[in-house]
Amino acid sequence: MSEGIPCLWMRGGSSKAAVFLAADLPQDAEARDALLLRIMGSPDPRQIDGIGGGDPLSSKVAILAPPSRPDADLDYLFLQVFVDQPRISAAQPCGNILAAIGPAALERGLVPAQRGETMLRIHMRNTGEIALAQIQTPGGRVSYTGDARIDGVPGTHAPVRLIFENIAGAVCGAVLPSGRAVDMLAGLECTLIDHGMPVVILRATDLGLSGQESPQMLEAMGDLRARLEAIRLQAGPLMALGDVAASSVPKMVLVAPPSAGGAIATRSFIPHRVHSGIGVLAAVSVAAACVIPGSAAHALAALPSDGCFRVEHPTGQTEILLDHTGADIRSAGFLRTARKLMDGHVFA
Ligand code: NQM
Repeated sequence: MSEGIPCLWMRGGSSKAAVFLAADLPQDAEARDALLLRIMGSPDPRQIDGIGGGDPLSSKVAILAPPSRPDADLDYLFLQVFVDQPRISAAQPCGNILAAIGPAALERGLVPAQRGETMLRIHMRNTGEIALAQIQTPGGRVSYTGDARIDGVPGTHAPVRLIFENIAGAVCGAVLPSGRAVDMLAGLECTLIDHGMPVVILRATDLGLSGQESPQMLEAMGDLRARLEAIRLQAGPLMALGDVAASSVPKMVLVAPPSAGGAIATRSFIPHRVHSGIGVLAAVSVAAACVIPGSAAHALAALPSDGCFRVEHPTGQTEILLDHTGADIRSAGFLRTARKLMDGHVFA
């Protein structure tokens, strides 16, 4: 590996990832993960000896490969590299990094570009679902510039539209894996839901919070974090995830009435650090909970009439489009942007 490994460093939505071709990495998962830990610099809170950014949102890896099924254009495996633990998890998907997958696959020549726009069917290996991605390719080349703006990312960029037709229960096998809209865990009403991302939803007020606290304030509340982790450990088996002590899912999301004209306000623990915004698939799960009567989110939500759920978070809003009738959701979509930051070789 002394000549280095080809690597694209990409922003996808409000996260960043090192993107590799599967053919450039060891095929054995253990050897691959050991290599990726060295590349990212984990375990170390600063990831000083690697390219990771010392934050879960910039300690991500995506691995691309030719499609392993006939209805897809390419395969995408997402890996969360823990910052301060020697651990890599494929247990969760990542909708933010998904935005960078189409552009990266086009950059690498894994799929051909059309003139104008390129539609790609991306097989998300973590869940087995297909995402439809619309990439701007004027003149047959990826364009990263444009007028689209997403909260949490400065400036404007080319839009990447993502649509999912079948992500209900993507990880847990059912939208409400416990079979109930609400469960009592540690004396609190919790909605255990998976509409793309396994999430435990709790009302902020039930924890004595307003739901408008800053991520820094929430991270400083040791008792709160311990309480949420105890609930998360109970939720794991109920969500068919088993023992989740070492897993990055389920995420924990505190909800409150919207305060900025959106559908609902959120603060997300992913699962131990507090997100500066919210993961997009987590936001899809929250939006789905808003339309389920009896859920911890339903009574707090201001349901939009046009299916555009603006999920409020600490740095703005994430727009989720749900095509639904009541609690019956036919498809979910969102707009993200992506950017190629670096194309080169990384050394382990
Ligand atoms: O929920 C962070 C992110 C994510 C995941 C996390 C994500 C999603 O913001 O789809 O995008 O929840 O760990 O990248």
